[in-house]
Amino acid sequence: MDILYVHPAKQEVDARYDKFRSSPPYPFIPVGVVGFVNMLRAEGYQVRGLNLPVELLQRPTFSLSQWLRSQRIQPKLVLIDLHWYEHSFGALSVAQAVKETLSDAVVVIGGLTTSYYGEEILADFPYVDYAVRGDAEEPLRQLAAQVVGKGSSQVGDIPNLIRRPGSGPKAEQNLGFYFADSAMLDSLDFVSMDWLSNQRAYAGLQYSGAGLVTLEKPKFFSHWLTVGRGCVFDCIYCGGGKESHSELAGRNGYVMRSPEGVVEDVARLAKEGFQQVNLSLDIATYPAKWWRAFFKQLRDREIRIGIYNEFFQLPSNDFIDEMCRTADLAHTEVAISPLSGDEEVRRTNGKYYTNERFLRMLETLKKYEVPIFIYFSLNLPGETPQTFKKTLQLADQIGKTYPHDLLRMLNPCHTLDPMSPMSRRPDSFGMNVQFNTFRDYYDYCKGTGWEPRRVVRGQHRGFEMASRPTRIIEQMAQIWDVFAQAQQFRCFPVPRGW
Ligand code: B12
Ligand code: SF4
Repeated sequence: MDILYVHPAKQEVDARYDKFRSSPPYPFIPVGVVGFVNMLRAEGYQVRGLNLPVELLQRPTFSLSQWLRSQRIQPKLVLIDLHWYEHSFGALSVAQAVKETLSDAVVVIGGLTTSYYGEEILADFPYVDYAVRGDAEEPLRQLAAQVVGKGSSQVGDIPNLIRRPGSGPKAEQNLGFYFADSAMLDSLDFVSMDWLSNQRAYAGLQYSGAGLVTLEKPKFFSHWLTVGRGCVFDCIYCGGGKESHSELAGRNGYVMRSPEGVVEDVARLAKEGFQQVNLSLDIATYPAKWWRAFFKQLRDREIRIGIYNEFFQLPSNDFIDEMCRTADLAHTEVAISPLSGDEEVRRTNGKYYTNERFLRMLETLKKYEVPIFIYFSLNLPGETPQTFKKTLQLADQIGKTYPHDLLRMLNPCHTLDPMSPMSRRPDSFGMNVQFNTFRDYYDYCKGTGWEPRRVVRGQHRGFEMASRPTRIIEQMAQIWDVFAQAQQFRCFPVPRGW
C-alpha cells in the first residue's frame, strides 16, 4: 500500500463501543473523498481505506496501531478527514496513533473544519504534517507525487496546501488556489468503493429508510453520491452555505455535475445491486432543466432505484411528480427541515416557506406515498417556549395527516458550525458564542464522546440565545419527549448524545 485513508470516529482511536454508552460515532465518510481516492488510484498508487467507527463497531478490540504494524508494506502517505467539527478530537487521535506507529509516514488532514482552522491545527498538533484547504484533488495529486512518487516539484508550490515552514511553528499557505469546476467533478469516479475495508457494511449503513439494516447483515445498500459542491443558500446555522464555501473553497454558489454524469453513476449503482442513491445536494434547487433531463434519462434507460434527497427549501409539484414517476418509491425517502412551527423562526434561520405551503406540499408527497423524514431543530435562535408551542402544533398536524408507516420525525439540538453566519455574526441573532478556536471544538468533542449519567439537553452546543438559558431547552426537550412518546408514528425523543 502507498497511501492509506482513514475516516475517524468522533471518539478516540481505540473507542470501546461495547463497554460504554457513546454519542454518535459519525461514521459517514465525506462524499468527496471517494472521488480523490479513485483519482489517486488512477494515477497508479495503491490506496486502501479504513472507516474506523465501522471497524470498531464490528470488532470492538480493533487496534489501528496493530493493524498498521501488521501490513506487509506500510503507507508513506496517510490521509485523515477532519471535515465535520465532530471529528476534531477523533481525527487528531488517529493522527497521533499513526505517527507513533509509523514515524516516517506523512500525515495530511482536510475537509471543511480543516479549511477554517488549518493554521491553528498545524501550530498546536505535531502529529499532522499538512492540511489541505478547500478542494483536495489537485493538492493531493501533487503531494502524492512528491511523497510517494518522488516528484521534483516543491511542496511550497502545491496549491491549497497549508504547511509548517522549516524555520518556525507558524503555518503558511501557498498563494496558488485550486477549486474543482463542473468538468473536473464529472471526470472523477465517485462510485467505486473497493478500496474500503468492509465496504458492504458501509453501504448498508448508508441506506436511509424503514428497512431493518444491521452492520453484520445489511439487507439494503445505498451510496452517498456527489452531484455537485457548494450551496446557494445561507442558513444561519450552517457552515456549508454560500458564503462559507466562498471563503473556504473559493466557490460561488453551486458547482453542478452534469445530469449525464450523475445518471451514468446511478446506472452503475443500480447495476451493482444498490437499492438507493443518496444525493449530496438538493437537486430540486438546481435549474428545472437539470432535473428534468436527469429524471428523463433515468426513465429512458429504465434505471429504477430509490432516491434519498433532502429538500433545502420546498420542491415544486412538478419536481415531486417527476421524481415519483422515476424513482423506486419502496426505497425512496425525502428529508424536509421546517426547523420550527413558527414561520418567523423558520425564516430567520434560512428556510423560506409558510406552514400552509409546507402542508400542501406534504399532500402531494402523500398522494405518491413517499416516505418522509421531518427535522425540527430545538435550540435554534428564536425558538422559545412560546414559539415551541407552534412547533408542537405543526408536528401534531403532520402526524394527523401523513400516513404513520411513512413518517419519521426528529427534533435534535444543533451545535454551532464553524464559519456559519451564527458563528461569524452572533450579535445579529442575539446569541452568545462559546466556540471560537479549533481548541474549543477539540475540547467539545473530547468531552462529549460518551454520554454522561445526567444530560442537560442544549448544553455544550457552542452557543446560547442571550435570553434563553440552557435549562429552558431541557424543559422544551422534556415536553417534546412526552409528545413523541404519545405518537403512533416513529417520532424520536430529543437525542441525549452530541
Ligand atoms: C450531504 C451532507 C451530509 C450527508 C453526508 C454526505 C457525506 N457522506 O458526506 C449527511 C446527511 C449524512 C450529513 C451528515 C452530517 N453532516 Co452534513 N452535509 C452535507 C452537505 C449538504 C453536502 C456535502 C458536501 O457537499 N460537502 C462539501 C464538499 C466540499 O465536501 P466533500 O466533497 O465531501 O469533500 C471535499 C473537501 O471538503 C475535502 N476533504 C474532505 N475530506 C477530506 C480528507 C482529506 C484527507 C483531505 C485532504 C481533504 C478532504 O476534499 C474533498 C474533495 O475536494 C453539507 C453542506 C454543503 N452544502 O456543503 C453538509 C455539512 C458538511 N454537514 C454538516 C454537519 C454538521 C453534519 C453532521 C455532523 C450533522 C449531525 N449533527 O449529525 C453529520 C455528520 C455525519 C457523519 N460524519 O457521520 C456541516 C459541517 C459543518 C462543519 N464544518 O463541521 C455542513 C457544512 C452543513 C450542515 N450544517 O449540515 N451531511
Ligand atoms: S443548511 Fe442551508 S446553507 Fe446549509 S447546505 Fe443546507 S440549504 Fe445550504
